[in-house]
Amino acid sequence: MTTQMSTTIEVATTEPTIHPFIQRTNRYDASVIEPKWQARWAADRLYETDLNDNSKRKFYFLTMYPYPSGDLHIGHWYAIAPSDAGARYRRMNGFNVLFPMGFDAFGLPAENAAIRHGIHPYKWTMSNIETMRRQMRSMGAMFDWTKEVVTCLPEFYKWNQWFFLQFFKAGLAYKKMAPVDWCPKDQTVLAREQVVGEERVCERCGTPVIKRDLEQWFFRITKYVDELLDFSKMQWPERVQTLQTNWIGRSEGAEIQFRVLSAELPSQNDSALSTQDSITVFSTRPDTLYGATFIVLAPEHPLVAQVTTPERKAEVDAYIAQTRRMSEIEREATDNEKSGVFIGAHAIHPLTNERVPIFIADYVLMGYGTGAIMGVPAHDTRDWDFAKKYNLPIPVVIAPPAWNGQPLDEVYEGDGVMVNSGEFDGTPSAEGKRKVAEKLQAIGAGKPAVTYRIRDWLISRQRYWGTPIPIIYCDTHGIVPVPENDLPVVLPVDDSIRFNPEGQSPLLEHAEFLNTTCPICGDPARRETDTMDGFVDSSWYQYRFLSPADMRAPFDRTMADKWLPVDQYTGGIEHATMHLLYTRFFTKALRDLGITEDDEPMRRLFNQGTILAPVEKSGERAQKMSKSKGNVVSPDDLVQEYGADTVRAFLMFIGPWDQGGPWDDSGIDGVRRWIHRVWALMLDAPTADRRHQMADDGQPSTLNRPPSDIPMATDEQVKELRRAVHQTIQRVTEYYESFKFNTIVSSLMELTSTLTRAKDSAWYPDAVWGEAMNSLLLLMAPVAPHITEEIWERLGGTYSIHIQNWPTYNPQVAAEESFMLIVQVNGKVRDRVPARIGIEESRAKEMALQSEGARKYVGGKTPRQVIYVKDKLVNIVV
Ligand code: ANZ
Repeated sequence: MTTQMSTTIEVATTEPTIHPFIQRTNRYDASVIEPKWQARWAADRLYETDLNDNSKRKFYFLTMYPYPSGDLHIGHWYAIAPSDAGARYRRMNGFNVLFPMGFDAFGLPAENAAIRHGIHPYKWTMSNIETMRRQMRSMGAMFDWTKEVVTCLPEFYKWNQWFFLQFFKAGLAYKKMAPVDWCPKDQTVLAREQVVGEERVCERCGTPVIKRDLEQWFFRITKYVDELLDFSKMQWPERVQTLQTNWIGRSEGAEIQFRVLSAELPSQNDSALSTQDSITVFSTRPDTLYGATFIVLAPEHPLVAQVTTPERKAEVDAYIAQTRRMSEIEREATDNEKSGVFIGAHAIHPLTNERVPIFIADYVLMGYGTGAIMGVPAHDTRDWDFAKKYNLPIPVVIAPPAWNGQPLDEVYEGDGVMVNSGEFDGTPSAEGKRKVAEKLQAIGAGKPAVTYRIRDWLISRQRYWGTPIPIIYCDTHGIVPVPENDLPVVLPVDDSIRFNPEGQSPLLEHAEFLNTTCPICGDPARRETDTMDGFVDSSWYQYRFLSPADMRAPFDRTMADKWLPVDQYTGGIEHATMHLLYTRFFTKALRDLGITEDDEPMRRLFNQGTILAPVEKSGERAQKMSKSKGNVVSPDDLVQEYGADTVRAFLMFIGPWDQGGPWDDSGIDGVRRWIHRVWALMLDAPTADRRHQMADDGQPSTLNRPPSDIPMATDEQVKELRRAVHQTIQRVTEYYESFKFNTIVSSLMELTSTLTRAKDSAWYPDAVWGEAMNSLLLLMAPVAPHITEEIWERLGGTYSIHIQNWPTYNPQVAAEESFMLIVQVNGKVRDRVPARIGIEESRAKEMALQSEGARKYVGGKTPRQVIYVKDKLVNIVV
């Protein structure tokens, strides 16, 4: 290398107009180097993970897989590029990193595309996947494509079916009647997403949607409620924990029984209402029991039919029909005007024996608690509104602070002392809750109880594009699970599927799929035509990446024990409840079935923010990007213009990763300039070549003779340069650990400027300069994988930069050399002056005595004593 050097210098003298190094050095051209390295990495299988390699510690880095809706938009890049950098960082830190990718390929949009454009969901999905794969390669992501999963292929969904069968055997999958959204005009079940607007109308025809009961399949997630409230085995964001906790919604209280007064009921109902004709309510406030002046049943409550008196029946039925058109959210909204209907009967208060009227009202939900409440209007807002509207008494039973014994002007929901509560008068409400529950238990009218807001997971979808539920219905044997050996139950993908049949799932029309024989008796039987919720796929996909093609098992147990749980998961906060609860449930269920050993699926979770549509395209309020709104920013155009490295670095630079925000690319030119500056710093003349040569081991080469026109760096300059480098290593490493990508990029920019200035002002020893170049490139490699690989190669580094060791820093080199010398006068701090670490005692004392603070307080006096504490303070005693 040294010889080559002198030759080039000679050339310089013969061709003075164009500098030889500029002539020799190619300009930075992302469109050339990026595809080149992508092809090379793929050919060399650089990113394939050997799952069996035990020489390094494993690190499973997973980022949520996308729905193949068309092509990637900039939001996908925002989620993926920093994750890729995070995974690359782990790899350079000596981990055996698994960083897989796949496609969440089942779901409604594919079916809607089929209806709208007449293209088969399979074709639509697979061609989108093709495009998105290409785009992900173009961003230089290090996904190991040999592990890819595509959930709509039988080799994947076979195992959804297999898990379903295991759950069915274990009682974790079951079938029951449940309300679904139903369009009365189209005569069809609608998916949640197909019910639109506040009026809850059918997306296709605009008809108001109603609720209808159909038999549905459920997974018994409620079995795990208490364990799901325990987050101690993971490091998940507070926010996700809170959302999950609220979603699970654990409430402690009591169940209280109110006997129904049967004297009022028509004789034909007497038999139906025999001995257990009582209504059980759930309340979190048993301490308010004496204030209960009415009972409300959910309109769907089974007792309604039995207890309603004949003269009230017509009105009650009409009210029930009206309720069925509303969503639970509407029904629960506190600002809704309360409505209800008296059903003609009364119940007996368990402690006072007074008669209380029974109503139905939409604000009481069937699926929560017992589907019945006691109305305590003085202490519950909804009950207050209801009582005001229907003129019911509002007795105060919990005294608000400084209560004067008068009726309340407004509801009081707080704690207080029990009043008008018989033997409990004077009891504080907290204690009262327990005491009243105990009393009820003693007299057989209730008991302490806990209830949860979460329901079992409804997995049935009356849709075509999903995993068929492996169940057969036989006239003789009823519900028969498909034998495991017959899996997968293949979803037919032929062209005969009609996607818009009236009032039923497309599979019901597919005779070949529908008609089968009973596995027990061989008689003709029918298949279940419901398919599974797509969230089933993502509940266990992390296991499938370990062996995506294996048709004998969902995953290899030894591999799973080694690789799971996922070490780092990244994805959007919108998955805080459904997906992230379902996958926790699955993990626990698999563990209890003896299939795995994990308690939790993902150890660490990071939620990146959302990139919204550009302000100019979304107007006042920032909108999510979506094709239908035409506000999507395509990464392809940006990559073409700037190159993937610049786009990646820009996405990381725009702000803290968990913040997102409206897309604004006005700063991208600054990032482009930085990328170009790095190129120039390392590869451009005049001094570049002589300074950056690295030997084959990736280390800087031996010293070259400095050119005569550049001064040698002083010791101080060398020290400063090394300090900047080591400090950057230290800082940037910390930032990678905590996903602070924006500060990673800004620190690297700063180092680039420092080095550029240094390069222009002095000649540094090769070892020093080489260390600086190496460090900047290595720290930058996860952010901008192509340009760093290119420069690394040009400087003679060993291929590939992406498998080099992460640079380490020396704390002594990184340490700031100055400190603030504290100046005290008679023990009181009077000033602080900057001083060099290791400063001589006499010099420190002199600086202290001359400081402004000291001069002010010492005045003209001669100090009696001056004490110096090394690298800390000077105390002047006068
Ligand atoms: C009497 C009472 C008095 C109540 C009072 C509250 C305050 P959380 O905390 O969300 O669990 N409730 C019970 N079941 C219901 C249902 N199916 N639909 C609608 N509301 C229902 O709420 C529990 C409280 O919500 C229960 O306690 C009950 O009203 C109501 F001063 O009972 B409470």
